[in-house]
Amino acid sequence: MKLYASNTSPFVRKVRVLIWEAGLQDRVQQLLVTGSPLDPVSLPIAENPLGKIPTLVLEGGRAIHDSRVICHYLASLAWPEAYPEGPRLWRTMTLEALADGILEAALLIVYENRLRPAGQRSSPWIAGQWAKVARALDALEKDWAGDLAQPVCMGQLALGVALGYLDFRHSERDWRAGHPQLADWYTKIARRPALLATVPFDARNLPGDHSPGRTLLQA
Ligand SMILES: N[C@@H](CCC(=O)N[C@@H](CS)C(=O)NCC(=O)O)C(=O)O
Repeated sequence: MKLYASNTSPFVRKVRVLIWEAGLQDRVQQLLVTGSPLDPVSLPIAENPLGKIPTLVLEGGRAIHDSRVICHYLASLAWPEAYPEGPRLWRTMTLEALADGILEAALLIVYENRLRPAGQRSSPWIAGQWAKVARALDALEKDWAGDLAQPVCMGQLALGVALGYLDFRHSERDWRAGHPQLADWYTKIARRPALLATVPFDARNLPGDHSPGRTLLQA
């Protein structure tokens, strides 16, 4: 299988974490691409008309997307417990959806700040996106501790990726303030080998990488 990926995309990171946890490293070849809604550059538009990553090309040649579909598919191959059966399934999938919602809002803020000219940026719109993140963090602190303490499955892994993305792109907002239980939980999950092995990094921090457009467009 072939995964269209980048080293900064948090949605790709979800899939990378699942691959690691499921022991599928040898079955998935990763192809690094770049692009944005303004310019798809090398994003897989032929395989995914939305031009988004992650996109996974299966062994027969058909492609599947998005991260939730890919994670579910890969889990079905090698780690079914990632989506536990019974009533926990709906909590797991809701937690993953909540984590994805945090990511969507956080990514939209990044795009707004990077891709729009300064005069066209909307502060109220950015504030509205961050309000979604803040409400989700409050709900996680208040209502989700029991679920976070369950055996690790895709819900907690997706949340670990989402909180890691807030550190990566929005560290100045200090998501830990007012969320001590969540911060404590994150410290522990961030030590899992799958999360350690997939920490995002910017090409601009790598000596010798001067590919044009790369730093500007990465999520
Ligand atoms: N809902 C999608 C979101 C994927 C997504 O937004 N990926 C970003 C990179 S983090 C992307 O491909 N952006 C390019 C674009 O939107 O054109 C998923 O879960 O996979």
